[in-house]
Amino acid sequence: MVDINRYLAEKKDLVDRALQKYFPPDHPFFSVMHYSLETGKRIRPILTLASFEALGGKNLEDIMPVACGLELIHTYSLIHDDLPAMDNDDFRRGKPTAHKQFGEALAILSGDGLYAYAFELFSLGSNLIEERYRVIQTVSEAVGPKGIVYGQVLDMEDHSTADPKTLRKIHYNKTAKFICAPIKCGAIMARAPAKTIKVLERAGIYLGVLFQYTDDILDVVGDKERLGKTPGKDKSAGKLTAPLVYGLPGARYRARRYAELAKALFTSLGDKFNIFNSITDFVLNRSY
Ligand code: GRG
Repeated sequence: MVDINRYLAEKKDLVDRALQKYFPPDHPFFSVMHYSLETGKRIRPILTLASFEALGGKNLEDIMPVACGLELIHTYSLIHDDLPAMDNDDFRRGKPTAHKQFGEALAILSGDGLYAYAFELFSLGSNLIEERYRVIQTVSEAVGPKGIVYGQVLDMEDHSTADPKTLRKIHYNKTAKFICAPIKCGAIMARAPAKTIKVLERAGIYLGVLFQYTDDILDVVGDKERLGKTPGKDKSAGKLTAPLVYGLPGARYRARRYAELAKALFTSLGDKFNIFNSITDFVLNRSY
């Protein structure tokens, strides 16, 4: 039985050390971008490393630029999500948000810089050219207008009714596609067969919806210090969330169901995917 907290801490450490390499401290703007990168859970790059390794990938040099690039894009989405024009948050990852620290213009630019730099990292290296092309295709689709940008547009709309269909659409686009894509990228880089990738795509979406369920639940019951961001914002901003649509017990019940659906699919891929069952349980029970 794997100690999931230890596994996550070890992988986070690997990702953090690789990220340091890509952010030379002597470059003044890299240090601005790095400010927002500090202290995340690194779930997305860890998912990439986990699927790469589960599918026999060995060489970390191949996968680290991809894993780190995904964290850069995620951080970009958080910086822009926190801006006054969007969710207007002043606390993230345990400290003032980028626009509070550096002003709005530099926060926007550091998001832009992280986003573009991610694609530079995806294109690093002279091997696995076709695989890295597929990574770029997968990621750009997940984070562009067919993915999290659209999810964010829906999220910001005025929601006067607690509509489960709209909630599903928001969770699917805003979060699930960009939890699924990192798993798929690890599999692509490990040259996994198409039928395995198909199963992972479905499992990744269930895990991603679960991730947003627990994010919604933690906004109601979570602790500011532990979360590193301000809870209660969804309600005050009139957001459509799982607890709003189903009530807290209903949201918790449905989160457990999504965890079961994800785990059934990971289990179908064999013992090497046990780590994904542990990650799913971590996401279900997380407090941050
Ligand atoms: C960045 C492509 C792009 C577009 C901008 C702002 C925006 C459009 C999209 C925002 C999407 C968004 C913020 C989704 C929320 C996903 C989510 C649950 C974030 C929290 O992730 P954690 O818990 O955070 O992994 P840490 O800090 O641990 O990394």
